[in-house]
Amino acid sequence: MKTLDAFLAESAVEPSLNDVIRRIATCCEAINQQLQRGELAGILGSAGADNVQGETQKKLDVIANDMLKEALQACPQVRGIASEEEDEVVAANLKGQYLVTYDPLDGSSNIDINSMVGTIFSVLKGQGDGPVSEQEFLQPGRDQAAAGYVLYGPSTMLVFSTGDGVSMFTFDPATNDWIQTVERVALAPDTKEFAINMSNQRFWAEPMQNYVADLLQGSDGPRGKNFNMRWVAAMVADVHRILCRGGLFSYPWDSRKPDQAGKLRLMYEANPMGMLVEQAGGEAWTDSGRILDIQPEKIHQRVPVILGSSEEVKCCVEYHQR
Ligand code: AFP
Repeated sequence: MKTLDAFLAESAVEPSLNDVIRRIATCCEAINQQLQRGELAGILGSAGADNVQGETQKKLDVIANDMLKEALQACPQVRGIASEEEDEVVAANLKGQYLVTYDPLDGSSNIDINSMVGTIFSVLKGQGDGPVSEQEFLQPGRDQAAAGYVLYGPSTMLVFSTGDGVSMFTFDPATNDWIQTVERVALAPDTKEFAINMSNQRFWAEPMQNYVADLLQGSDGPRGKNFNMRWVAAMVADVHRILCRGGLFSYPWDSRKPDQAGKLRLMYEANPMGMLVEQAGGEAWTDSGRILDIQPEKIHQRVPVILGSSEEVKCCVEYHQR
């Protein structure tokens, strides 16, 4: 049973990158404490403001964002940060080597019903020591130095990759240690489970409608097998389930907002989850190509997402390529 500190000490990764990951983990322990107290800490409900995405912020979105911002600004290795809850990129320590992007509390609509939420992060290499600009963050996901998430569920888990597989750690509240509980995640290539918000079905593009229609026909249709469906409405929880037992996750383009590529954010959700899924042996696509190959154009960019078990993702992508 290896602790996170022992794991990082033994890893071949630069100590500076390990420091960034350790600080994120420590900050997430504090976020976890707030979540555990819930109503008792007076942190549930709306913050009464919208973020730059036009979404209503929860109090915990703001609290978690501020906690991570403070922790990362105090980290000498971090040059700049970008958050789903910040309008613009934020400078940290200009001599730092890394940039961090994060979604401080993914699935925040779950907070008030005491259901699963998470923190997602991505670490990129900084590009110099001048003023930090948005441009510097606009690197394709394949260049991420590390990516991961913390899942606040029945137990609290840290899952991350520095480019050599995916490790899972479980937080032990008795010792305040993160203990490695899965050494190298291997995502099953085939699955009988999918995750998508079915209530949006009539708004999807034709290929996605056709793909899901065939899944729903089960053993009577062209797929020849029955599929199960799950949707937690927190990408962290849905991706975690897929890393554990396989599956396909999608948040596709939707005709209600035709100018918006999708709901999920490239830099805070799709890229880090794409790296984890690929590192575990899965595939991560938009409707037209590999997520990690997208050249970002702006920090809050949105993308359609199809990721998970490799054979199932390939099958879904084929419907789009026909
Ligand atoms: P919030 O963090 O704003 O609740 O959004 C979560 C999320 O971005 C992603 O984690 C979920 O998969 C997706 O939205 C759920 O969206 P729907 O509520 O439209 O199903």
